Amino acid sequence: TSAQIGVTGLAVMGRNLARNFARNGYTVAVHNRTVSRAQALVEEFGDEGDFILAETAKEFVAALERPRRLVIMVKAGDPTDAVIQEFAPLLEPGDMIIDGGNAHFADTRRRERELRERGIHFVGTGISGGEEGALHGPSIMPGGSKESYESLGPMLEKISAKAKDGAPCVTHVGPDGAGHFVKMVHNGIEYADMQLIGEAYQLLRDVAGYSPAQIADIFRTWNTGRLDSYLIEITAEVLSHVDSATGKPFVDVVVDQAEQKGTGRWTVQIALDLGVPVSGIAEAVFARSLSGHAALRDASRGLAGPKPAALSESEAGAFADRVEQALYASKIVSYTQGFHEIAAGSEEYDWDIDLGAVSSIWRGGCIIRAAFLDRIRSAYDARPDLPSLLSDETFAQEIAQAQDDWREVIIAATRQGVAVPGFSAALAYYDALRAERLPAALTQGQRDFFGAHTYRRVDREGAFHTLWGGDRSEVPA
Ligand code: NBP
Repeated sequence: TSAQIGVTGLAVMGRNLARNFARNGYTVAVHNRTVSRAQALVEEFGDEGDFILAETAKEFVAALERPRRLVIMVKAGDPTDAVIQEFAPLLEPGDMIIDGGNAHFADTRRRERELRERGIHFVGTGISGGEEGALHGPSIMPGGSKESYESLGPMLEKISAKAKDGAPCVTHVGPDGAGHFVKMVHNGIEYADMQLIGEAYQLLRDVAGYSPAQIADIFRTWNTGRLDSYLIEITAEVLSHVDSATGKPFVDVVVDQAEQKGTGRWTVQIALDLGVPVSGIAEAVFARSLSGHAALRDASRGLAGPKPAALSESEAGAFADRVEQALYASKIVSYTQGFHEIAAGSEEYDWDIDLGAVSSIWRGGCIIRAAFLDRIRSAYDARPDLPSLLSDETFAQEIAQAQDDWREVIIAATRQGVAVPGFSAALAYYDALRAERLPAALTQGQRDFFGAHTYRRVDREGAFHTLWGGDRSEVPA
């Protein structure tokens, strides 16, 4: 017998993905650099389905039916190139290499180009949902050729998460690096979501005076409404957890320095290159790096802050409701920025990405899965050329209703000296976008003054320069 699919790289993700394929009735060839990992998989889970254990690259390739479908789940970066170099010479035109690791989309574009010359389809695929998702159904974001999706799509649809309406959380995102690009932005949005939730928590704690257990209850309530999402749900779990060693809230015994693996940073780096303002995501990345500067924070603890003024119990309840509004409004802005980046990437690289389809496949399986994504999909369904999520009528109305509370929350945070970079950046983006006039006009004047960079006028076509060092008359540029 031959395998319909093979997985090489059997750490947590690859192992669970291989099991997911097998549980769905596919025969799966399994391979790992260190053979014992492959053996362990077959020993432990061999009864879940049909596995073919391959000890060498040659055995692995020989075990696959043609055209071959070979999934790589190794550490992103050099290991991925090493594995490609090992397998590509053994493959034939028409075969597919599916890279499910967290590759940078630029690497994926390069690999796709190189392999295409040899007739091999390289399918850079974003996979979200962590270990559990890989086993029970992740959200899957494949790039690569249309042809490869025709062969691969039905299998991916089978193993993927399903949204509440039963739709599989996978779509052909677009050519070459489109899938990994969208996965990158997914992670950027995930950073922003987590930062906003963190700020809401800090406000409920420091301004409203609630305990972690009380805040967990507030998040549980929020999770029954429009904020219904995986991240809100697990936030309540984490906040209600008590450390068994000390009896303290778990959140109080964890070192408050957030780590990161890089996809959030990439999202911001690429946004800078594309000229897309993703200020909320950037603040989330910066907030993590700020938290990690222990020495800097130690040196700054004595800096002056405002006098704390605790809220009364009844004020606290009303404040919590306002925080929900602020969180929701800021979340709309994060997604607006993230989808803008996807649209810009799609334009730059000719990917023709369907934004509605992207929101649709994020409804299940992935870390940012949320009821909210249904709303985003409806917005793009109603108007596929929507210039921005904020121009959707429903979102605009919701923000209109939330904005007073949103502003009040940021004022309260500022008065109490609680940092809310995510909430503030989101509001600043909103206010800047809707502004009749921006100080950018002054910026242009300054640039023309010191560098003769020229400016355009509101009342006439063309570029102009003012003779700042002379009689200050205006000349056409
Ligand atoms: P790791 O990222 O920890 O990678 C371990 C695997 O890479 C092992 O199978 C290891 O083989 C193999 N490997 C390495 Br390291 N260097 C190799 C080389 N030069 N040649 C061949 N194999 C090599 O595993 P993971 O956490 O399961 O993640 C796999 C991929 O999925 C990564 O790209 C990750 O970014 C991505 N991802 C992870 C998650 C998550 O939640 N963890 C979610 C979504 C995506 P060995 O056993 O012989 O050392």
